[in-house]
Amino acid sequence: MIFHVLTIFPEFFRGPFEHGVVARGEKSGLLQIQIRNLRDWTSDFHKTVDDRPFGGGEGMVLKPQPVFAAVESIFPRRDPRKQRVVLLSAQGPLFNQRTARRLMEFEELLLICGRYEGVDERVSQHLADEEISIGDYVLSGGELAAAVVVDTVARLIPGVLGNPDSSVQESFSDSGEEGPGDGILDCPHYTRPAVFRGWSVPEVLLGGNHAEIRKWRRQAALEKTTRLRPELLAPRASAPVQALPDPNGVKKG
Ligand code: 9D3
Repeated sequence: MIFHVLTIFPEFFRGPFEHGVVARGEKSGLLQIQIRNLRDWTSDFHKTVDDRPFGGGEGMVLKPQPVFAAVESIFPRRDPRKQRVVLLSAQGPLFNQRTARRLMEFEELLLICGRYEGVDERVSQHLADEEISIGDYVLSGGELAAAVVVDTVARLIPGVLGNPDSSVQESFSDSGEEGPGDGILDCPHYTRPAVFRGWSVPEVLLGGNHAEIRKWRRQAALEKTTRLRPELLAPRASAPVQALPDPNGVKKG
């Protein structure tokens, strides 16, 4: 799979993609990352990528011309079955594991990183196949979001994690089933020592009863999901209340 990333900060990606899963995938030839500098497609002496917003207002807007020129030169003949152009912006539908699985089906992804106050709307309307946000918080641009999307999609590519099946077993998993959510949280994990600062590892994990261990893990994962991410179990339920004191004043054993 080829990931093209269109950005005005190509140096931003030196770090994140030179380590871990993405670097390994690239070394084993399972994926390829191409960082493209948006300024290479400007047509004026000063390599201008932004301009003032029509109608007035704060900040600058990414001009459409360099973005269209870049996408059209990276994908000269677009094939919507094999290629996907994604605009990273704070306005898009939220990225999740299901989105990652869907994007993994394409041969090439082109991620456009927004900057400044925003990107000229005609990029979203007439150039990008879809728009994606990674969460309801304000970033300074699409670069961090693009890194998140690349990492998440890359690790789904068979063989990238080592064991071709290991992404299926995964923690925040995505059961792969139809449904509103993306599965439930992973169970809690413990390692040595069995007692750390007086806090003990659950007894069942220290024994060798694997049926009991499986049962405990399922139960603990459900409890943790109910406590921290209730909306994963019942998507219309209220937000987590972890930070609030228990109204009954009874501390959980
Ligand atoms: C007052 C409105 N602006 C906030 C100062 C809107 C705004 C403009 C530009 C908000 C964010 C950005 C830059 N962010 C992105 O390009 C971005 C983003 C994000 O901010 N949050 C989550 N996902 C993404 S993907 C790209």
